[in-house]
Amino acid sequence: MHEVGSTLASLPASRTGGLLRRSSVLTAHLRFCAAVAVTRPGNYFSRLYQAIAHSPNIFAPASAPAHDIFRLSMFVLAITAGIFLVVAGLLLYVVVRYRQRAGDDALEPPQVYGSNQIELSWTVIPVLIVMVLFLTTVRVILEIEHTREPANALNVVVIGHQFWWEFRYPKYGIVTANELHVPVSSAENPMPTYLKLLSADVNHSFWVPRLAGKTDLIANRVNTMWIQPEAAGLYLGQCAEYCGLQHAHMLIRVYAQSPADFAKWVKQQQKPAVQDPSVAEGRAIFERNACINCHTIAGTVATGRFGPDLTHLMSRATIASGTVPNTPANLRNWIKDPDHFKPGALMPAMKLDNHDLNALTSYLLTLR
Ligand code: HEC
Ligand SMILES: [Cu+2]
Repeated sequence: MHEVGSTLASLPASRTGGLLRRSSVLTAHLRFCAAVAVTRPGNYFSRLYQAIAHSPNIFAPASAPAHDIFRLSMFVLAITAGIFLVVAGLLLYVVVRYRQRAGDDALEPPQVYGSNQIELSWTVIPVLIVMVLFLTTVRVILEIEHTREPANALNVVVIGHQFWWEFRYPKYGIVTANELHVPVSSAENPMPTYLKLLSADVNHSFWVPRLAGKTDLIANRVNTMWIQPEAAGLYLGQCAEYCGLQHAHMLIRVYAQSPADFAKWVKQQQKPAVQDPSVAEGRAIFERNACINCHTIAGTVATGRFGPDLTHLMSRATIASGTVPNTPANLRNWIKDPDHFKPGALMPAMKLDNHDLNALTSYLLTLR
């Protein structure tokens, strides 16, 4: 911790602001956990469980394809654990049983060549194991891929960009970014979401471990996958294919909502952008800068598609693909210098003066 701290201290402040803040938050959190662990161990474990269940975790499936993958993983883990125990057990037995003892001569023991029984068994048994693993894996892959899309499935087009996610809901005419909203699915009312995966530039990979496996987004190719979350909540994911400098900050947030809440969200997203006369100056600044070439705000001259749609920017909890919370201060700092949070992000610093920056931020803050 101290070493990391001193290395960071020697870097320029603008580069380390976020890191230092995050590492001190981490230290504070660790201290807090340690205190809780000592005083109330039961509490500690329930918190630990909460933290694990809310992390991108392949061991806490909450959606049909993720359950299939989890069962397969446990099966593979059980077989490989069995192999490990047999091999390590035999090795340990041999090492102990045939160790060098006092009085042994230093000669090599007689060597045994060509035992058909032994050679056959260590060929046939592994081949059988590999066959079983292969066939069960293929079965699970086909089962997940060939599930028929029900008529009431929700369709979302996911487009990977360096370094953010575009989500389009063609049926509802909604476009949003980085935070995917889907309905919860139940046995009485199954409502899976089918994702059509595209890429605007390089390859990316959509991975929300609690909901499904990984599927790549490849330029000039259409891939598909589906998710079916069983419980309302936030599911975290991550681009899983190295796509450039800020690949690690290309996070995914999936909000699974009750059908009623989801319908409410759809209604809200379908509204045109708020036109608040009190921030007309900020809007004018937005419209006379290059912002409009890269961003869309429905109902204005801004129709760019290189960056996230900002029509309902303030309905999102985070900006820059889950990198920082969507607060007024972060928003202002982002526009001032995107590299402050995401060095190498493809939005340029627009070199606005403080007055314009404030007016622009006030305008963006009205885009609920
Ligand atoms: C050259 C294209 C380009 C220009 C010009 C541009 N942006 Fe961006 N903007 C982007 C890209 C790309 C992102 C996504 C960055 C990322 O997350 O990696 C982005 C992200 C954003 C975000 C965060 C959105 C979110 O939901 O994460 C805001 C807010 C934003 N831009 C506002 C502006 C404003 C205001 C201007 C004008 C002063 C502007 N942008 C100019 C390309 C651009
Ligand atoms: Cu990516």
